[in-house]
Amino acid sequence: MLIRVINPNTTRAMTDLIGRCARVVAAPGTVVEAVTPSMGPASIESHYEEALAVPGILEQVAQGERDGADAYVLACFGDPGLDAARELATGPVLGIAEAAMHAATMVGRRFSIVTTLGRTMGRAHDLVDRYGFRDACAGVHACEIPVLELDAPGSRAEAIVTDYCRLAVEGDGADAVVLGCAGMADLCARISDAVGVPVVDGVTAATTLAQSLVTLGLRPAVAGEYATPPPKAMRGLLAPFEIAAAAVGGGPSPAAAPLVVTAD
Ligand code: 2AL
Repeated sequence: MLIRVINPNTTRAMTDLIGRCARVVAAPGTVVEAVTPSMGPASIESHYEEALAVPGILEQVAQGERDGADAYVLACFGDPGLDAARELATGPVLGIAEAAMHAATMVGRRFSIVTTLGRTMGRAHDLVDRYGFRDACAGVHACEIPVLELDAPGSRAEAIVTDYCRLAVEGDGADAVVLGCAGMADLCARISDAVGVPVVDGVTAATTLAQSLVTLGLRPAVAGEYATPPPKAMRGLLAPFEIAAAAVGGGPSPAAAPLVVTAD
């Protein structure tokens, strides 16, 4: 099984960290390929950056289809481009926020989210609503650490994120915590030990859930909203993202879409 874990930002050190964490939960016979888009922001901490990350994500899904990927993980907590990726992919596509929230509600009654910057909290709330967890979400907290400082050498990020998780559990009455950034993936086990409730990292949750969906033979619906997008002219910088007529309506899979993909 080939799971393509896409880091929606373009910082390769973060892709490496995400790949290392995802591989820990890969079953024997599962290959985790962690990839970085050829275009997009260095980190995603605003709606603007999230929007501009989506073409690079779709480029990586199209390449994954050509490479025979069985499933995809979108490893940014805003779950950018999730619906669009499902329209291109023939296998399951999971967002890390989506996966983490689902996992948290299977081990606790109410979860709190601890994210990076305060300005990302609105998106976290939006996703809580989208996935139907308004009653299960006890709170969203920001520790005001920028994404790329989470794993900086000598950073106090781990201690600060741990404190926020503890405060969330005590203050919100949560019995599970969801980490709100892919860059926190490597902190998960130690924070869980320190805080004493299950702490869910979306990268590992999404990887192992994607693996399970492939095992179950479940794929995005080919009819309805997740059908391949209709052929349509795309102009300017987005011209390479045009979907060919052959990719739609029983033709070859979206892998045949003429998306230009620059080597990783
Ligand atoms: C993220 C994330 O997971 N990756 C990134 O670049 N930004 N999320 C966040 N809440 O800051």
